[in-house]
Formats: sequence, structure tokens, C-alpha cells
Amino acid sequence: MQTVPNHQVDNLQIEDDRTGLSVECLKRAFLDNLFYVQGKFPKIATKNDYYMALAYTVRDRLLQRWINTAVIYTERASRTVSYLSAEFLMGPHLGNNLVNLGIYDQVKQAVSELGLDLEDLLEQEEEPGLGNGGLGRLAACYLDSMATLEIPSLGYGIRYEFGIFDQDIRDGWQVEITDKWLHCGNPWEIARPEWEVYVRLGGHTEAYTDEHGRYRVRWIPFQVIKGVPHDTPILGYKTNTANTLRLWTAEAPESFDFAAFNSGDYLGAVQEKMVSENLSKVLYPNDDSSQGKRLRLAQQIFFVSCSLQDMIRIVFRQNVPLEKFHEKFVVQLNDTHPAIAVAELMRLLIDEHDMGWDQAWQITQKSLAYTNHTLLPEALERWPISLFRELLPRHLEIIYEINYHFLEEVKAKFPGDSDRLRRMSLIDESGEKYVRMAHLACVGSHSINGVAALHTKLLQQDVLRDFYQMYPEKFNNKTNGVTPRRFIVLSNPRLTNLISSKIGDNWIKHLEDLKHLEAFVDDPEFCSQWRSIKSAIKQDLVAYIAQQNGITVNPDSIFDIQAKRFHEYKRQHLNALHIITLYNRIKANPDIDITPRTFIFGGKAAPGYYMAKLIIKLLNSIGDVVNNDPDVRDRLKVVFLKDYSVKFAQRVYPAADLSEQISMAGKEASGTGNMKFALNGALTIGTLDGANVEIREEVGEDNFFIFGLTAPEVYALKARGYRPLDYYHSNRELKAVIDRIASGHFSHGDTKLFKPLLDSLLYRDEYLLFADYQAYIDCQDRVSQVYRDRDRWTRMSILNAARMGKFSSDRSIRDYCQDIWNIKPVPIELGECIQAKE
Ligand code: GL4
Repeated sequence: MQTVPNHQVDNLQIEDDRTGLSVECLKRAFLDNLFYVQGKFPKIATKNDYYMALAYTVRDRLLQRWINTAVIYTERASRTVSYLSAEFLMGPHLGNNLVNLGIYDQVKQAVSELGLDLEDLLEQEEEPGLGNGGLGRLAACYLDSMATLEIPSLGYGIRYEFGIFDQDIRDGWQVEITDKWLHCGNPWEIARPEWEVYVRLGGHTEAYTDEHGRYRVRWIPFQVIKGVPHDTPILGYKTNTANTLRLWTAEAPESFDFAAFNSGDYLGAVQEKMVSENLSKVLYPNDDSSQGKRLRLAQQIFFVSCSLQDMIRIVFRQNVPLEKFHEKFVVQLNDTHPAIAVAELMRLLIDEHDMGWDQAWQITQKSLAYTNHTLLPEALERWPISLFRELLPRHLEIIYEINYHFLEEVKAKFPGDSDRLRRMSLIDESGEKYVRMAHLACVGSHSINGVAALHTKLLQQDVLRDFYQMYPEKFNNKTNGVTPRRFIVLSNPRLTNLISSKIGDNWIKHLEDLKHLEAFVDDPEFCSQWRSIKSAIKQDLVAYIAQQNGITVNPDSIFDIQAKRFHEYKRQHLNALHIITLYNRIKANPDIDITPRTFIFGGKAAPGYYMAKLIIKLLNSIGDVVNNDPDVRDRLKVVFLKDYSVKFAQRVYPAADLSEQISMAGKEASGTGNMKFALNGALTIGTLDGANVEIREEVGEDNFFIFGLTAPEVYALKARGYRPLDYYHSNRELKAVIDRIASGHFSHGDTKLFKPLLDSLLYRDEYLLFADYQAYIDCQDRVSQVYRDRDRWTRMSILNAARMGKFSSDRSIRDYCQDIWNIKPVPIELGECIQAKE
């Protein structure tokens, strides 16, 4: 579709009520949107109507930034980051946009003058849960930082109709419920059907000779699917930049197959529409694992092809020659989910745009960069060749050709090493044949990075060792970070105000400035303010828990929180062993003096992950017994908060005293929850895994509770032959804990319920819970001791927050810009014609 220049419209002054920021103006605009957009007036409006009216009022106020940003990027053909990710776990938009626009207080006042409560309206928003956990949330933090740092960027992904499932707990078990986040409409997105693109699937290829006598390939697909972009603005914090998150929905090319319709096969015609729309129907709810499902591969090619075609459209519109694609765009692959981009970009350049192989390969490699997010073997994506051939016949040919050239290179560098060729090949031929997506990403990218120092080291030494030996220059580390805007300014306004009252508010954009807080650790008044804020937030959570779970919690107890996806390697069940240890101590000696604790859990398990679901059941079962045992009194409580989400995480991080980061060393690539807790003044109990290592380095050994085997010790123990039963027999407390579970104490006498879990611990214990048990318990005992010294604990808490500067996603993004992307900020000025009058 062509745009129509219209100078009359270009020169128009935008209505004041759509941009004004005074309380009066905001009130008028709010009521106006309630009436004209929602079609309601106050007497009959629902809370959701009010939320929508407010969302539109805020959206109006960011549109000028959004449009100006797009205009300036287009005029200057700015170099742009394309962040390709199958997941974007954005969290609610409204609060974040209020913070980033700097209008939180005005809006709060405006709605309160209309008799409404802003917090109440913020609660209304159904968050877009288009991600599983850390990987998707990292993408969202990076978008926030790129906009804040004025880096031209586009996030590309899938607009899943159903995001991550809602979690209910029934009889202690997780039950999954479909997430209907679009049910009440989404005020933050704008569909751009004029930029629709088509993606082919299936069918076969045919070789032919073109008019210049060149060998060419034509792909005759079985199915064509239309991708329609939906754009959401991503505001920077107190900048004029508003970048775009572009998510694709899948549709049938025509809403009717007229031939089928005319032949009377109406249902057949509609069938095709349904099949096509399936592609963007649902997010796969697996974190850190891959199942090799056809629909998942179809989703990947769908969003990758849509996005690359969109970039090529932009290149042409900005009059950049296609040969300079890599100068206009750098494409960051968020894990291997978009790794098919290597073959798809080659295909687009060669088959659709007549480019030769060598030039296309150069452009591809120069454009693409790959981030690895996991060390778990089960998460490394591999697709059966048969599936590939069926769905992506042309891509498979291209991959074979890439592989041919690549293996030639390997042979040249390591002559006579056939074992290496077999290990490195893009095709796994050890049994059924597979395409190895991580290998494809490594070969097709100019940069390969891990997400924490230890993770990158382990990639180089182990998972991607051959690739490190082949291309050492491609490898680099980019330690993860989190956005302080959402994870402290928005979620913890009380702490934000205290910090800003002492050191100004520069830290919000320059998190290293938090170090100036260290000057106040010996100031008793500051310490007491720090403590009373934590205590007030804990009180809020106490009220929430009472209302949600009907459990009465002691607000002075240690709030000991483990909130993250459920996975055996994350060892929520190690935490459970500690709870039962304390419980056993109380049962043995009811008057024992122990530091009261509230154990709080949140997180979802993949629906097909039986063991993770059994661990959820175990925690709930322990809670049922412990919370109601009169011997325990108010010394221990176990709370499982259901349906963990971004919205909910924002409530939990600020309330924590203790953050549980207890994965088996060598398994957690980085973790990012660990950063969010510490930023809010929680102390960490953790292993030397992922970013814990760097957090401890920053906050200092004395301010971090470390325990357990290191990654090399884990490997050594496994190599020696690990025997969990030996630990069981030789450790009295551990044995009592296991026996307590086995006895049916937590399962109404049912001795079978937890048997699979106990057997897996006693006879395999893949994640070395028993080996780390005693060290964990000893460390927890230290935690309990230190907590009794309130001043010491407060001091440690302040120092943790003060030393978290490194873990801002702004720092991560600056590192990406410098080392991988070669991109500079492009500041946005608000142009004359669309500037607010305010
Ligand atoms: C993850 C890692 O498990 C997690 O440690 C890391 O912090 C996150 C972001 O880099 O990526 N990888 C996958 S898969 N899911 C994750 O959360």
C-alpha cells in the first residue's frame, strides 16, 4: 500500500487534550476516552472501562514520541538492532508507561480527583504473558533499555493469542487454564495490515536455469500463510524515544477459499483458515526444554520469515541497497528459537533477490549474532530431518550446502580429524538424523555470546567447545541485566523515594550511582528508614497472603522466597528438605529456639513435566501440615502463591528478606530473578552458579550466603561415581527428612504419592541435592543467626542494593552496542508539527 502525502494534515496542530499533561487536561482526556472509545459514562462504567480509558489517555500521550521516532529513523536510515525472540514477557504496560513518561503522579492525582484509585486500575490490566520465564523477560528488559539509551531497535516476535497458561492450584496440584489476555481488547497495540507478508511452508523444490544461464531453485509450497504485524510502542525512560515491538499474527491468505466455498465446501474453506491461524495460537509452555513439535518449527519459520521480509522492506523503503543489509540491521537471535534465520536470510537473498551464494553468505554472517541461554542438553534444539524436509524443503537444501562449505573449513583447520567433523556437523547423524540449531546459529553468526561469565566459560569449555576452537574470535560474554525502571521504580516506590531522597534520582538511568548509598550504611536514621520500608512491604504481602491463601503469616519472620519456573535443576525440593529439617527439629523439641521463617514459593511447571508438578504438590502438602501443626506455632509457614507472573513478581521481590538461588552449579545460565531480589535489598543464599558468581563478587563475600559444590566439583563428583544413598545413610537429619516424606506424613498416610520423587533422589539424584544438603542446612543456620542481628542484616541489605549497579540491563545493552552491534544512540527531538503545547 502506498502512503499518500498530505501537507495539510502534516501541518496540523495535534489536539491539546491528547497531549496535555496537566491534571485538568488528563481528567478531561480520560472522561473523553471513556465516552468516545469505551462508549461508557461514569455511572455505568466497569473497572475495565476505566482501565481502558486511562490506557488510551496514556497512549495518546506517547504517540507523538512514537511517530517522531519512526520518522527520524526513516529519514536518517539509522542502523537498527532487530531483536528476534520467540518470547517477550512484557508485563503490564500501563504502570511502566506512566513511569517512563514521568507522569505517574499527575495521573494518580487526576484519577483520584475523579474518585478512582490508580493502583486499582493498574491491577485491571491483563498482562501479555508471551513468554515462559527468564529468557522472555530478558527480551523485555532489553527493549526497555534500548529505548532508554536511544538505540534504534525493533523487537520481533509472535503475537500468541494464548500466552503462558494461568496456573491454579487444586488439592495442591498445578492445574493449567488458558490465558485469554486479549479477551478485553489490547489498547497498546496497533495492527499494521498494510505491511502484511507471506510465508511458505511444505511442498517441494524444483531446479531450473534462469535467463542468464544460472542454476536456480524454485520452491512450490504446500501452504502459504499471511503474517500481519501488530505494533506496540516501547518507551524509553524520560527520553523522547519510542521504539517498536512488532508481533506477528498468522492468518489464512484469504479469509475464504472461494473455490471451496463455491463448491459448497464451506467447512473445508474455513478449515484452512483455522489451520493457518493455529500458528500464532499458543505459546509453548516449556522453559529450558525443547520437544521437536512440528507446530513449534512452523512458528519459528513463521516469525523469522515475516521479520526478515519486513527488514528487507524497510531497507528498500530507505533506499539502502540490499547489499548493505548488514549495515542497516544487526539481527540478534535470542537463543536458537530464531536460528532458522540463517537459512531463511540466505534463501531470501539468493532465491528472491537474485544474489550469489558468497555475497549472501557474507551478508548473513555479518548481520546475525547469536545468544545462547542454556547449558541443559534437553534445551538444545534439534529438528528431525524428516520434519525439516516436510516443512522446509528449501531450507534443508540450503543448510546442506552451508554444511558442506563449513565442513570444508573445519577440514582445512583440523586436517584428518573426522571425529571433530562428526561432532560439529550441522546434521546429527548418530541415529535418526537431526538438524542441530545451535550449530547452525554458530556457523551463521559473527558473534556468539553467553549470558554470565561462568556460563560463557562453560560454553567455551564444554557445550560449544569445538566451535570455540574453530572460531575463538566470535565468542564473548554479555552478563544479563534487569531494568531498574520496572523492578524498582515501579514496583518499589517507597524504596525508590528513600534512595532518591539521599542520592538524587540519577541512579535510575545510571544504576552504578547506587554505590553512593554506601555512605549511609552507618547512618542509624537511614538504616531505620530502610528497615521500616521493608517491614511495611512485608505487611502488604502478609495481607495479600491472608486474602489469597487464607494463611496468617508472621511479618517479623524471615521472608524466604524462591520464585521462578519449577525445574529439578533449580532445586525447589532442596528448599523443601530444609523446611522439613526445621520442622523435624521442632517436632523433636517443641520449645527449640529457631528464627521464625515464612517460606514463599511462586512459579509454574511445564504442563508435561511430571516431576516438577510433583514438587509443587509436595510443597503444598508440606504447607498443609506445617501451617496447621500446633507445635509449630507461628515459627514456620509455607506459602505457595499461585499464578506467578510479571505483575505478581513486582509484588514479591520488594518483600523478600532472603532470595533462594540454589540451582546445581553449572546448570543455571545466569538467572535474573537473583538480580531483582538483591536490587530490592534481599540477601541471597546461593550456589556458585550463573550470575550468582558475579553478584557475590560485586556485593562482597560477607554479604552473600554461599554454599555447595562448585561446577568443577560437580563434574568431578559425577566422574567419580555419585551415590546418593551413601549420603542418606550417613546423614541423620537428611535420613529423617526423607523418611518423614516416605512415611506419608505429608500425604495423609499415602506412602506412594511422593515415591517417584524420593526414588529419583535416592537412586539417581541427578542434581546432587543430597551432596549439597548439609552445606545448605549449615548455610541456612547461619542465615537464621545473622537475621537475629537486625543492624547487621540491614547493613548487608543496604550494601546489596548499593552494589547492584552492574546488573542494570542498561549496562548489558551498552556492552552489546559496543562489542557486537556497533550502534550509537540516535536522540529523538520532538518535531515542531507534532509537539505538545505543554
Ligand atoms: C534462560 C536461563 O535458564 C536463565 O538462567 C537465564 O537467566 C535466562 C536469560 O538469559 O535464559 N534460558 C532459558 S531457555 N530460559 C531461561 O530463563
